[in-house]
Amino acid sequence: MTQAFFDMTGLRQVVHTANLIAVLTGAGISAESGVPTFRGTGGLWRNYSPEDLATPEAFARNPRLVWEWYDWRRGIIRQAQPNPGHLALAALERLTVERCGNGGSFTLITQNVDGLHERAGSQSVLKLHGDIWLVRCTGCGAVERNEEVPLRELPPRCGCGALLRPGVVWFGESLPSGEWEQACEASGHAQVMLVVGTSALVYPAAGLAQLARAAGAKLAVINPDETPLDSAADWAVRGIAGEVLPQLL
Ligand code: BJW
Ligand code: ZN
Repeated sequence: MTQAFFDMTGLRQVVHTANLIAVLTGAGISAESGVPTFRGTGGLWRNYSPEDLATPEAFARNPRLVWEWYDWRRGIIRQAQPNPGHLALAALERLTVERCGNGGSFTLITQNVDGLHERAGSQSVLKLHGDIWLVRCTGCGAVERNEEVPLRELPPRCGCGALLRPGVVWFGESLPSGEWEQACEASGHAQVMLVVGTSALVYPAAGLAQLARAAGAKLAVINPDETPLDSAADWAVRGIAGEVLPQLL
């Protein structure tokens, strides 16, 4: 049965005494910055679900449509600022590093491609699903940063003539192996894991919370809505990231 309880004092104490902390974030942490989530209210773009757009098949079928979605999102992200949730996680990392020195670790694992954690000052960020500001050539494989908003050419092309694609991970594609291995390592060793703003429906990212829990970590889920992880969580805090996370400081 789902339990939603809010013993913030207990959670704060755990977070301030643990040496090994992992955090898994999803689109919900950027919602208060004005970046749309993928699922739920306001999560759809022109009535397409992410499963319709974030696939290699969708790109092969209609690269212009997929790029229009990314161009729209890049425009929103360009204007967005880190919110109190992002800032609280960056502050928590600094506090943990100060308190524990080399004996501690704070790993922020994000499914987001918006770069807002880094802009908030987080240092140890593992980006499981890539970066919306990177483009990769479907022909020669070259990867480069592209911050043009809006894009002049839709879909954009590489100097070699082939189509460029966003430097992100779509359904059916593997996650970057280095980031994934480090994420597993941090989750498997964490004493506490915070899971913030994710529907926890997309794997393998969602499985990191189960990995952490099975290895003995305390698990806190911070989300205004119920998630499939709540029943396994020690704390299911029903609230928005920008209000709950600053309370942990
Ligand atoms: C707030 C808030 C506030 C709101 N504060 N909270 C069957 C079972 C298991 C797995 C599979 C399966 N069939 C297929 C798979 C694999 C598939 C998968 O998981 N599918 C499921 C949908 C079923 N996964 C993959 O394919 C992955 N790769 C893989 O498995 O490789 C191995 C493999 C290889 C070959 C063949 C098969 C497998 C890759 C997944 C890539 C996901 N990519 C995307 C797009 C990234 C680029 C981009 O951004 O465009 O990643 S899809 C999209 O979903 C994006 C997100 O990172 C990801 C997760 O979404 P997220 O972040 O959780 O957002 P939402 O919108 O779902 O939730 C927001 C939450 O915030 C909500 O809960 C709100 O309540 C909350 N919220 N406001 C706090 N203010
Ligand atoms: Zn090329």
